Amino acid sequence: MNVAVLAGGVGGARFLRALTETADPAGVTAIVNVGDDLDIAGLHVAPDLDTVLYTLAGLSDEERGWGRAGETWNALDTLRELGGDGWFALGDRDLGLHLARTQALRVGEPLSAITARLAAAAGLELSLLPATDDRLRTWLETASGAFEFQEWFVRRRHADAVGGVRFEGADQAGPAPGVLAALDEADLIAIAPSNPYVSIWPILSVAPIRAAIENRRVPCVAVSPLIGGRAVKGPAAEMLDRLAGGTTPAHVASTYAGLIDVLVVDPADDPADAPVRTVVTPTLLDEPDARRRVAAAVLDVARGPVPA
Ligand code: FO1
Repeated sequence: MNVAVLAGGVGGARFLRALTETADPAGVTAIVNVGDDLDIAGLHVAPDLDTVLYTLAGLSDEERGWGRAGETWNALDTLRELGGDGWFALGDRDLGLHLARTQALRVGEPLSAITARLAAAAGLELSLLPATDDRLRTWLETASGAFEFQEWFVRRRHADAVGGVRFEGADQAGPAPGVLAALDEADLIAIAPSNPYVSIWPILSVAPIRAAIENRRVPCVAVSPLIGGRAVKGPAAEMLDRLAGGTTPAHVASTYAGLIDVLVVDPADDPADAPVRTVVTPTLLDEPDARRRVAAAVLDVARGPVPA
């Protein structure tokens, strides 16, 4: 079965691990958020692509949710001692990946081609694609001003309540090679349990990607990122509360209006009033059996009735 997955953040990476443990990874294409990429200390960092790569390669720090296990921080310590820009923590092992990517970008290789090479070198069997090769940056509007994603998320510890999101570069951004083909050839389109506003909306801000999903001929299923109205990690619940008016499955579904046929929700959430069909199953992706159940629930949707 061919599955195209929109993903970002740690929820996206863990969902992709669940799916590739359950379905043939060769049929899975991950279309990943690049709105929280940043250029720092001369390097191009793509946190969501890297979280997927590290998680699927078994290299990730499970506790932290980002970066590599067994990491050391010597380069960062030196950078900070010398007065460099050290607010964004790049570990010694992680730095090797950013060096390889930045070097290749400098000589003109597109991000999608670099990502494919890095994913193959890490032994990944799925297709790992950035949503776009073009510059796309998520900005958060807050009462203290507008901030680029990592400024808001890491430097300001996502303490400023968000009044709105926008995606710089979206007007000019095209889908990366392979993205539209993956959506066109999919038997199922899935949206990972990622933050809708800062992980999935940046992908959907690339107009041809959104149009491809709106015009789909196959089911599209999203997995809610909330359990009992709370996020497993990160600011999704606070953002839904402020921007959608609540944290029920109906509010989650409203962020994907016109794009999804099914929402997978945890038994701790009340699916009443959800504007789409809901499938209720425990959604915590913490251990292998639980992961497999969530992936199976999603894959089952492809076997259900085709949407009108
Ligand atoms: N998150 C933090 O909270 N603090 C950091 O210093 C930090 C560094 C970092 C470096 C590389 C990387 O791939 C991810 C990193 N993250 C860090 C996580 C990242 O900010 C977010 O988890 C994602 O962008 C949200 O999807």
